[in-house]
Amino acid sequence: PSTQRTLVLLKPDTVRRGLVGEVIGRFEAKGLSLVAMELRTIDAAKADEHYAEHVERDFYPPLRAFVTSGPLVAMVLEGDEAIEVVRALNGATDGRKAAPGTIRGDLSLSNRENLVHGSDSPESAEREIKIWFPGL
Ligand code: YYY
Ligand code: MG
Repeated sequence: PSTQRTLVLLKPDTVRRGLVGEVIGRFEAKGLSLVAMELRTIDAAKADEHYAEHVERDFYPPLRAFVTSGPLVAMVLEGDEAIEVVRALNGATDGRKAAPGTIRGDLSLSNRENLVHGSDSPESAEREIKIWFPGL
């Protein structure tokens, strides 16, 4: 087994809707371990750093407004193949199209307010964990 760490965000919609426990519960039930976790409200600069690959996209200004709109929960999860496992639990980006059984598929009806972020590769996980939890 190859143990990985991945950066997960429970975005401000998760906190506002009172779904933090529900979403963390799914990761815990799957068997992933919490390595770090913090409630945080980020500014635009932090959003730009996290979403560096998207800052020039048309959808980015409203995405930035959304992710800075209130507290979110940042965490590092660890487990066997954790990066791919979290992406599978999260489901497709667009909550309207995400499969039932996934977090987005069960709980989101939006392509922007889709509750969760998970690193998409080992390189992204390393970069993002450094941004959010530089002490790890
Ligand atoms: O990795 P993932 O979160 O599934 O999707 P990305 O393609 O990396 O996009 C990041 C983030 O941007 C997505 O979770 C929602 C938002 N977004 C959007 O608001 N509008 C789009 N057309 C595409 C993505
Ligand atoms: Mg992504």
